[in-house]
Amino acid sequence: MSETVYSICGMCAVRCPIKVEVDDGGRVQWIEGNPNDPGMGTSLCAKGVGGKALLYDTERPQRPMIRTGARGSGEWRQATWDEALEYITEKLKDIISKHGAKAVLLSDRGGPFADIRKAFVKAIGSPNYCNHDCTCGRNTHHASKSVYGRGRTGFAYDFKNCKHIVLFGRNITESIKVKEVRQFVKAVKNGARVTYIDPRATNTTSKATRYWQIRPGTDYALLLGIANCIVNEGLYDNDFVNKYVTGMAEFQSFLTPYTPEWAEKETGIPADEIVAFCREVAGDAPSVIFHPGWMLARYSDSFYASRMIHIINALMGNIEVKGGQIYPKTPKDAGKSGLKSLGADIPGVSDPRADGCGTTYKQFDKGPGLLQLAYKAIDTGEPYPVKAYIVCRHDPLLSMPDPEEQKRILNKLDLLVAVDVNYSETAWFADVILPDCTYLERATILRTEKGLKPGFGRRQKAVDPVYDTKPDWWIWTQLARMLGKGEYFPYESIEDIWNYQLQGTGVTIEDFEAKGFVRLAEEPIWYDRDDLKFGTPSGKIELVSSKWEEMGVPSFKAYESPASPSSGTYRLLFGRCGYQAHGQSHNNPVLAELLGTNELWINTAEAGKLGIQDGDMVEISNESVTGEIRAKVTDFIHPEAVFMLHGYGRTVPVQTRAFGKGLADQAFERGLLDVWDPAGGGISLCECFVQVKPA
Ligand SMILES: Nc1nc2c(c(=O)[nH]1)N[C@H]1C(S)=C(S)[C@@H](COP(=O)(O)OP(=O)(O)OC[C@H]3O[C@@H](n4cnc5c(=O)[nH]c(N)nc54)[C@H](O)[C@@H]3O)O[C@H]1N2
Ligand SMILES: Nc1nc2c(c(=O)[nH]1)N[C@H]1C(S)=C(S)[C@@H](COP(=O)(O)OP(=O)(O)OC[C@H]3O[C@@H](n4cnc5c(=O)[nH]c(N)nc54)[C@H](O)[C@@H]3O)O[C@H]1N2
Ligand code: SF4
Ligand SMILES: [Mo]
Repeated sequence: MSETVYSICGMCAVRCPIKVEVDDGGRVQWIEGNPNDPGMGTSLCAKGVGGKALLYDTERPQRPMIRTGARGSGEWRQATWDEALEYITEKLKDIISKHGAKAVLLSDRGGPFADIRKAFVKAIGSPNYCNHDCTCGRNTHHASKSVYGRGRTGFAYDFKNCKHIVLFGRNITESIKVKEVRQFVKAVKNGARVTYIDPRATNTTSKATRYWQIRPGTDYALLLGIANCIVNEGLYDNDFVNKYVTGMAEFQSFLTPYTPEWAEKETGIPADEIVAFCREVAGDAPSVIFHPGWMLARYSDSFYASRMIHIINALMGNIEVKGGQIYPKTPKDAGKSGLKSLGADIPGVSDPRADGCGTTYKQFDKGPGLLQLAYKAIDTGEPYPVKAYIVCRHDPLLSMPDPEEQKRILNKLDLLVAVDVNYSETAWFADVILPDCTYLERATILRTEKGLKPGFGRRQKAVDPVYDTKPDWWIWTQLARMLGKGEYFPYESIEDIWNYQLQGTGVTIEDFEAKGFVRLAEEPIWYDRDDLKFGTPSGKIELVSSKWEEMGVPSFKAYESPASPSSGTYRLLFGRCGYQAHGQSHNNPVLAELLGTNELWINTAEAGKLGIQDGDMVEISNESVTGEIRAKVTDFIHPEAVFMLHGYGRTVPVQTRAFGKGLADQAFERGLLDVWDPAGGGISLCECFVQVKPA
């Protein structure tokens, strides 16, 4: 008999609700969006459709593997689960006895399912849990905290009812969150204006009413020009600002030199267009959204650029209003208890973090820390030695810059373990690979779903594991027990875990059966807009951030113009397409066929100067790293930049569909492990220049 399973997609970190149809033989037949969730409907993106191909892929790890040759040599022996876990336990015990538990680092993708891995790290007594966010949204996150006292997930965006959506390199139609795209498309159909700002014209440009091909790295200048015009022309929401915002006088005086005419010189965007935009957007307020994106694409001043976006949103008075920024409500807002954290009953760890977050860098969140600074500790042994590193659902050799330098550092470890569903770049370099079940073969811990109607969501196992793989909750439980910390992982089944999480919520496992999720409120919950609270020390929206100022980080930074590359040299930009999730699906049997390789976008006039024609092979280089790639010659990219899709140029030979196809952007990002925004913590991945010439 066929079966319907409501679950949660795992083909990217967005984790959309899905419905899986399983046939009589226990095979997945069909996956679509979970129609019980009206925001989702049956929609699924191309990557989500590729889930079935991942499940039955023969080129993924099928059993545990222990390295026999040098790191990265690709020489392995197959192992049983007992053997592999025993091997890891022995090494960990030895490391812990010599250096203490703080010598163990774990990094993962973060997100709602990370709670169990945080609990594992806490249980063994280490403070060193990190996630990927130093390469993604850290600058935006810290910018948001500095202004509102709440992080980057502290706001949701009501695109559907928005009148004007302003996107700084937020390629919303290709870098996909399914529910968000659906809302965005509805807004466009309803006549919403879209202003899209990117040195490269993407698919999102085709939905925009205004496109500005900005000079790369100058968003901060544009935002200063916009803020200057809004403040000087009095285009902001006076009542809202008087009630909730502090520091307006300092802000206004800081803005004085940054006129739209000044911004034009930096950005290439005409001053009269900036002024017209400001007047138009003020007319649409408060139903306007300036989306803070992901670091405006990762520059050394992205914290300040992002701060300016958060400030402009506040000036628009667009908080907790239809068509603007909305507070995602929690179970507590619905008068209910939230899920119990799996670490709740585990004693806290008093050692400081190896990356200095929360101590040396008081302004940076301790939670996920900053992985590039944990690398520093591995490299130098300061503030103390870090000797074991477990990566789970994270591929640093692909997602952190400069794999060559990373390998030098990782070689100082006594143990490197990868828990993955693929032979990732990092797994191939590890000492042990523990193959996780794919998301279709395993259940995960429950998650909280914040929103106007908060609730809980559940990923269920749809089919039995195809190979000898184990669900990650089982892996952490076993390892904790073998390390003598079994009292904190007393679970025999995923149901035991769910029951622990659900304590005190009034919700039972059975409540998830009907729809796959549980909503805790019948009607949308809105806060009283006359009584908004902010998490800053003053309880207000702080244009002058007391927390950052205390750490000697100024709230307003004078603009510095980015270096213009010399002739034949270009800033290397990167991004995603709708068919791939970072680098994790490039060997997927179906998705690899959709887009097998990447190419280098280069501006038509620049290509002309170098004698490069569309389709020619070109050589690009940075220091010792060189490679050849096909050129895409186009007017749709700024003359100072070249662009390639991320995730290509793979080095793992057993991934035959992806191996050696195209080039890897991260390989050209030489030296960038040490280049990060000191105010926001994010790595400046876009501060990378390459030389281009005909091959
Ligand atoms: N140069 C450059 N660097 C970048 C980027 C870029 O575009 N260019 N993008 C940046 C951004 S925005 C981000 S978010 C990061 C992302 O960086 P990562 O978080 O490292 O990337 P992901 O592709 O999400 O997945 C990491 C790993 O998870 C594995 N995985 C997938 N599903 C599962 C599962 O169910 N279980 C387990 N155990 N593993 C699984 C995948 O096989 C993959 O190896 O990279 C950042 N770094
Ligand atoms: N299909 C798909 N969807 C995804 C993901 C995926 O891997 N695949 N990943 C998810 C994740 S983790 C993330 S973080 C998001 C990322 O979502 P986005 O940040 O929207 O996506 P990117 O593709 O990284 O797009 C970055 C854009 O920034 C532009 N850019 C570069 N420099 C500048 C600049 O100086 N100024 C401006 N204004 N723009 C600039 C680039 O040209 C590029 O088009 O997507 C999410 N959705
Ligand atoms: S955006 Fe696509 S791949 Fe990512 S979770 Fe949603 S359906 Fe799956
Ligand atoms: Mo990201």
